Amino acid sequence: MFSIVLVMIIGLLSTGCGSAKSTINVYNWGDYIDPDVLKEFEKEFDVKVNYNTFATNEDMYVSIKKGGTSYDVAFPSDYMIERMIKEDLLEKINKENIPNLDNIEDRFLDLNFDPSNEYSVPYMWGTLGIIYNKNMVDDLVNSWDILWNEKYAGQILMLDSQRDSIAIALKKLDYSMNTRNTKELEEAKEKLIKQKPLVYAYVGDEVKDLMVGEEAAIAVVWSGDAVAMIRENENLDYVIPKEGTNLWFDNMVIPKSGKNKELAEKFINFMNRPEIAAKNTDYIGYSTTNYAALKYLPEDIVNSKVAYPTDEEIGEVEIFKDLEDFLKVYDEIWLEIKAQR
Ligand code: N2P
Repeated sequence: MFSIVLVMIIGLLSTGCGSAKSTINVYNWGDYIDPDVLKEFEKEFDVKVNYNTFATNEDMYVSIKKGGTSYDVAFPSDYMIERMIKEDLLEKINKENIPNLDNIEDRFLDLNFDPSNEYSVPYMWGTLGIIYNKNMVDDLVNSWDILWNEKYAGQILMLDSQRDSIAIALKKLDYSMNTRNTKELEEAKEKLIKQKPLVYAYVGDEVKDLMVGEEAAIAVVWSGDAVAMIRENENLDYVIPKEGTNLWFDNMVIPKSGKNKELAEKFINFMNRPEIAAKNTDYIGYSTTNYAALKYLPEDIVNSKVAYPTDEEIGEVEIFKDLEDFLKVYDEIWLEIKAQR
């Protein structure tokens, strides 16, 4: 009897403590935030941030779609935002609660995937490209072709991300990375299957340790990770291949399944305070969409052509579009590629 009462008292005490603090569930890519920024938010707003990570847009989409954990803020990319809007998975954001939206550079607002930013607030942007070790690669790196060069067999890392990897094969074939042509996709599949014996691994965030530790010579990466890697190892360099690449935008959204919209909007606004955006950007290496943050960033970062390339330096780009029902074809192809040994 005594122990039951004790358990009840402890239970009451702990729920009491728990309910005093609101919690916000944040769902972001791995290595994509400065943990101190989360601590600062917790302290200032006297809340608890419950932080979870994902490795790809597809993984994030599946967890939000199937429910289970309800996330208050998530960080999808362009084409996935488009899809989530169509599937009614996102809350409209009340812009009056996000005054720091004024700090976002115009060119990142009102993009096709969310034409009036009703559902998303810009976070980071970047390109897809190739990082390579100048001491391990003696060929000119300016084309996706290097990823098929047998000389580098076993030293090539690909991204474990379906849209990105298929996009590279499509670009190499001079097709659109949003193609709905089955024949073109078959050709892209064959290319990636042919490449498989040269690939050391399909990777996610571990690419950084592998390249910095010089365990591989060439890797497909997103520009911000390249910035972080070059900072650690100056033998590394990043290029955007001449055939063209993907330009991407990651925004913050509020999933409908979230339970704390008010706090979610506070969080999104906080992330766009110039000093906070700068601190966060400097930590992760990615390129901020917040122009007011730029003046707090080190000059070598703001002037870096990896992090902030001009349109000319970026060259020909495509932005991923939601593939709707045709996504099935991409899914099948990706499974086949991954199943190859
Ligand atoms: C960071 C992931 C960046 C996401 N690890 C690129 N869209």
